[in-house]
Amino acid sequence: MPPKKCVTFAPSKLYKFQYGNECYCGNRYDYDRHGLKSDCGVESGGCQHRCTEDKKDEWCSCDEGFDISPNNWKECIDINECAGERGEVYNKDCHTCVNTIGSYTCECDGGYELDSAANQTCIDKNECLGESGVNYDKDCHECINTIGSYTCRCDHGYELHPNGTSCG
Ligand SMILES: [Ca+2]
Ligand SMILES: [Ca+2]
Repeated sequence: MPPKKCVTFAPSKLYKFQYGNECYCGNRYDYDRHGLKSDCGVESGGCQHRCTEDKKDEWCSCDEGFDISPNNWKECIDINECAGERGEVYNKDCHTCVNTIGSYTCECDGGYELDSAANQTCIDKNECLGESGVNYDKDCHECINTIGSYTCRCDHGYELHPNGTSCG
């Protein structure tokens, strides 16, 4: 696969070719001449996360959630997923995106909770599975879960309070 782009790594004038989150230093002669370690066997070639090499070249690549630093092709920097677009870079069901090192998590609006699997989506809280008077109003005769909230079915002779979550 041909490199997507080729940029000069100033000030040493090494060329690097970037493929997504991998960076490829094109010419072993160049970095030997510049005194850089080019062998993955020696301190992982200086790569912060991962080093790969063949007869000619050495690559540094980063773990999921990180990108090669624009200033140093051996360094990995956290991707701020929250700076990207909801539904593309971070989950559309993440109400308030919170960046973390190597990943992200979410803060959820009232009535929702963070999914426990990946901590990256907000899912409806089923208040009715909880305790009367704790998770839903004690004056709610029969709790009915709704997305983002809950409502009540009221005993005969009672009406649903305008707040929708108790019987009066
Ligand atoms: Ca991140
Ligand atoms: Ca609910």
